[in-house]
Amino acid sequence: MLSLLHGIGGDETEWRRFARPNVVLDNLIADGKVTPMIAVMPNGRAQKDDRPGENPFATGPAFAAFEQDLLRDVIPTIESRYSVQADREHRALAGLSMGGGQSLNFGLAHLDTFAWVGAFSAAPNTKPAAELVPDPSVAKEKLKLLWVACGKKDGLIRISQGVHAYLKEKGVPHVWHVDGNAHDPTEWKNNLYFFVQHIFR
Ligand code: FER
Repeated sequence: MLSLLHGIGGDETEWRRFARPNVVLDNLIADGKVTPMIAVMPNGRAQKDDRPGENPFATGPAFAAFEQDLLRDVIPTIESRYSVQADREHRALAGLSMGGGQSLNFGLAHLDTFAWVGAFSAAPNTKPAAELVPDPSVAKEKLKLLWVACGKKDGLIRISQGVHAYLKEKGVPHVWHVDGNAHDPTEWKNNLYFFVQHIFR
């Protein structure tokens, strides 16, 4: 299963509104370019009122708290109700902006749970790279794919650049996908399209 996480102003409907991941995946599956998978788009704000509200930036802590909800609630629930393989090599975690930061923070901290991690335009909630990957040898051994993407016109690119530089220095294999986009849905839709073609295969 692929868990797909939204941005600061988004919610559980964000990905499907701008990218229609079900259509992207169905077309790629029909072309034999993607391994069939379940894609889950949860609300990534673990707080009683999970709406972005008037000041979405105030909900930052709820994005961090979602780590436990994802691991203890969302993933076990899907795996108990749907026919999916429930091991690390069959779990991917990816997201845009705040969701990209969550994917790096949660995914790299739980390599026994996830083997495929993708961050598109990761936001400042991303932990420092040395905290994300304290033991590069473990990351090298366990990650099947680490995808770090950002557009050159994105004002947050320094976050992704920092992660990339550290991974490169430590020799942790990863895809560093930079293009001409900004902090925008085109960047996220394109990266979803590319990322899913590499996972679970
Ligand atoms: C910030 C700038 C942008 C920040 C978060 C974002 C937590 C998130 C952007 C998005 O999700 O699109 O300083 O701090």
